Amino acid sequence: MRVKNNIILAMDLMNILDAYDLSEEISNYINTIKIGYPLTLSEGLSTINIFKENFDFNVICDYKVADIPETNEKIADLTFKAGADYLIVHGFVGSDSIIATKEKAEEYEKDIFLLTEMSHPGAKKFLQPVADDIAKMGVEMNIKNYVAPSTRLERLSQIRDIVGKDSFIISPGVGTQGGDPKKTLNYADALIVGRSIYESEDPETAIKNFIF
Ligand code: BMP
Repeated sequence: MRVKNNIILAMDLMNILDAYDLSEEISNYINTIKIGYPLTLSEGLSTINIFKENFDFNVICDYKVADIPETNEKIADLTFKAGADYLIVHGFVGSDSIIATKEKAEEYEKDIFLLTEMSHPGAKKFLQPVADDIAKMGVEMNIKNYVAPSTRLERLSQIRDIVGKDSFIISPGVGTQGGDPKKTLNYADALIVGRSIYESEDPETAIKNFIF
């Protein structure tokens, strides 16, 4: 995947009109967005195609899929059928659940991102102790795409070492959550940025702060 300016906009808005306006404002600077539950539960899966048809964005669906294989497969099928290019899947549920989404992605000639450690403080308690093992499992499963935190650069760096330089890491937590975007790009291939852009009075100027 080629992510323009190494920025993925987290489109966590609650209605499609706002999301559309924002897309128009910044579409010169980005080619990839991430949509999650806020927009999908507000407006439905059909939003995916609105971004694809009008802006030609790559759309990463961040549904943090974390269920048994049979349910994961259904979620993946609905998401890729709706036009998603990528689906973010939790790693802690284990390889069988992940394989179910990966195989479904392959049917659509799409792919998944494996979520390792999360960026918020609470992730230290349960997720951090197993995050290296999740990344190692991903490598064994031949997964190429990962999500890892910008808020703990030493952890991001360790996860990069595990998944190798040829893997693709996208990293949330810059800006509002405190992560340093420039330092993050020493280890990650692209930044995931939400509020620092969509809550700004001037998103176009805000996005330029993340372009190096
Ligand atoms: P913001 O820049 O507003 O903090 O947004 C970050 C985005 O990345 C949100 O959509 C959030 O759900 C997501 N995210 C995260 O912040 N940390 C993670 O570990 C994984 C995420 O997907």
